[in-house]
Amino acid sequence: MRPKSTQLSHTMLTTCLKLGILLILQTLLGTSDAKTLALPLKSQVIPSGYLPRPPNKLRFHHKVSLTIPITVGTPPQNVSMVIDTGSELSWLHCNNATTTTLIPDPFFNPNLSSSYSPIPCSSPTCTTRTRDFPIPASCDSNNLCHATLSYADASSSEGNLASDTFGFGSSVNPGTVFGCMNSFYSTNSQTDSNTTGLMGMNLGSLSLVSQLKIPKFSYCISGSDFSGILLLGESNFSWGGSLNYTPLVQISTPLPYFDRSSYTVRFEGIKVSDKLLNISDNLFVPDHTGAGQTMFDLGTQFTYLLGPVYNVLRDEFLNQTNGTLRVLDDPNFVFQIAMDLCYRVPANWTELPEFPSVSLVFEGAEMRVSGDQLLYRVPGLIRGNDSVYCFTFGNSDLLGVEAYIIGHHQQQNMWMEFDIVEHRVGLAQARCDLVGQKLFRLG
Ligand SMILES: *[C@@H]1O[C@H](CO)[C@@H](O)[C@H](O)[C@H]1NC(C)=O
Ligand SMILES: *[C@@H]1O[C@H](CO)[C@@H](O)[C@H](O)[C@H]1NC(C)=O
Ligand SMILES: *[C@@H]1O[C@H](CO)[C@@H](O)[C@H](O)[C@H]1NC(C)=O
Ligand SMILES: *[C@@H]1O[C@H](CO)[C@@H](O)[C@H](O)[C@H]1NC(C)=O
Ligand SMILES: *[C@@H]1O[C@H](CO)[C@@H](O)[C@H](O)[C@H]1NC(C)=O
Ligand SMILES: *[C@@H]1O[C@H](CO)[C@@H](O)[C@H](O)[C@H]1NC(C)=O
Ligand SMILES: *[C@@H]1O[C@H](CO)[C@@H](O)[C@H](O)[C@H]1NC(C)=O
Ligand SMILES: *[C@@H]1O[C@H](CO)[C@@H](O)[C@H](O)[C@H]1NC(C)=O
Ligand SMILES: *[C@@H]1O[C@H](CO)[C@@H](O)[C@H](O)[C@H]1NC(C)=O
Ligand SMILES: CC(=O)N[C@H]1CO[C@H](CO)[C@@H](O)[C@@H]1O
Repeated sequence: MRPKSTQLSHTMLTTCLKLGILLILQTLLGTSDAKTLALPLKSQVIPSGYLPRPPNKLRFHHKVSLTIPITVGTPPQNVSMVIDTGSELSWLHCNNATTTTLIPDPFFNPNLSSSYSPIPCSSPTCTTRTRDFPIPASCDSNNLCHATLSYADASSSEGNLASDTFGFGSSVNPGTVFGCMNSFYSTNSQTDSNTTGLMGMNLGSLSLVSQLKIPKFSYCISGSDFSGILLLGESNFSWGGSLNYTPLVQISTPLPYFDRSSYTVRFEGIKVSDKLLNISDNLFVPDHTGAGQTMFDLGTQFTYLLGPVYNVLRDEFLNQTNGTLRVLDDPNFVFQIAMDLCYRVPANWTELPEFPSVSLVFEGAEMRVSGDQLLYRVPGLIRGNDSVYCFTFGNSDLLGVEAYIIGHHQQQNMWMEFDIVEHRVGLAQARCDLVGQKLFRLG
């Protein structure tokens, strides 16, 4: 920031200190009072069933998720959290073992934190701010606010709503509300993940974005090295391009299938190469029940389209790859429940042949997806001497989901900005591996 904005920034500085959003971007921004917090993102495979999802919303498991390192408690305990822009409540796996021996990595121990405070059920946080929870909060026998998370496989976990200090880099945020989950009803062992919990980043009242009054956040996910960055707060970081913006859609009346807390945008069309597909406009508009909204969701790996639209895209992609790629001729094989367009590629090919790009057209902005982002190699699957690659768009009807969901795989190598104050999402293509290196070398 130049002198001009240094003056302007007294109020901003106060606000930002209140928000606790601090600075490690100085060098990069050429300023001493930039107010952005940068965190390294990492993608990692999360065991099936590890993350909760209300079954009525998304009936499938997360696989690759994006995580960030933060600290929780006093003194700070290191935790790693999955970022999810599609959910509200942040939660941690809690284990209050009273010993002082080192707690295994994936747990937060509230007993070792002097700033930990469970929330009583008489608190307004429990009575009014939990109204959008898929499962309502209740009162436990100690009159503490009790939260339940449900998982796609019908398992659940339970615990208390609590508050404690969350640390993001040098930023310290006392009194951050989260779910401290200490009982699990699940069959699979989850301790093989180094992830302690999930960070809810949607627009709901208890999400981290709302609690910390984050006016804006941005991220850039590398497609090549499982890394990326997350910026919380205002950022004039120049990554070398300008963004195109699409407005966030808000509806005033609640509708049964419309998630008002999600980052919803207006979807207008799809192109394969430069050919705009013939899809009726009304297929992109939510109906009277709210079904058919389009949302960006970092908590979902791939992208899902309503059946009629998916089928048009699938046919056109098949047509335009005819002669270039060999289709996997196996009607019984569907990747992750919803992805049924797969190809065989000789295992000794070092790179894929050229194939067309797919562009998602939003009001005011276009998201072009190409190359590796369109075809995902199914890990460990070999047919003959071929690897199997699947098209990274799936049919949401097969998942039982009534929405268009744009997952993080398609958001790779895009600079994505969520501007809560201006109600808009900005996007542009970027080389996220380079951006990340630059940021962390200098930061
Ligand atoms: C937490 O992480 C920081 C940075 O990686 C490290 O310096 C510190 O020792 C860690 N603390 C614990 C208790 O593991
Ligand atoms: C600690 O664990 C006990 C038994 O599992 C439970 O009753 C209690 O509420 C827990 N305390 C905290 C702070 O989570
Ligand atoms: C967890 O972290 C340890 C040490 O950092 C690493 O060796 C191990 O592979 C990680 N496990 C998973 C599932 O990521
Ligand atoms: C970013 O730039 C805008 C205008 O270009 C300015 O109003 C704003 O104060 C700047 N913010 C920061 C943190 O430098
Ligand atoms: C688009 O689809 C509609 C309905 O399927 C059809 O009537 C129309 O002829 C198509 N237009 C083009 C240009 O193919
Ligand atoms: C691919 O091309 C062949 C020959 O040109 C044709 O017979 C076949 O129907 C085409 N398949 C698709 C899916 O377009
Ligand atoms: C593929 O698209 C071309 C051009 O639109 C069309 O002429 C051809 O019939 C299509 N082929 C198939 C198999 O759909
Ligand atoms: C891959 O293997 C096939 C048969 O084994 C061979 O004919 C072809 O030249 C190989 N291709 C490459 C790129 O090595
Ligand atoms: C796989 O490749 C090997 C060596 O190139 C060849 O001998 C074999 O027949 C191939 N197998 C199939 C199923 O194509
Ligand atoms: C830091 C802290 O709260 N420690 C407590 C852990 O639990 C034991 C037994 O319940 C208490 O005695 C400690 O005070």
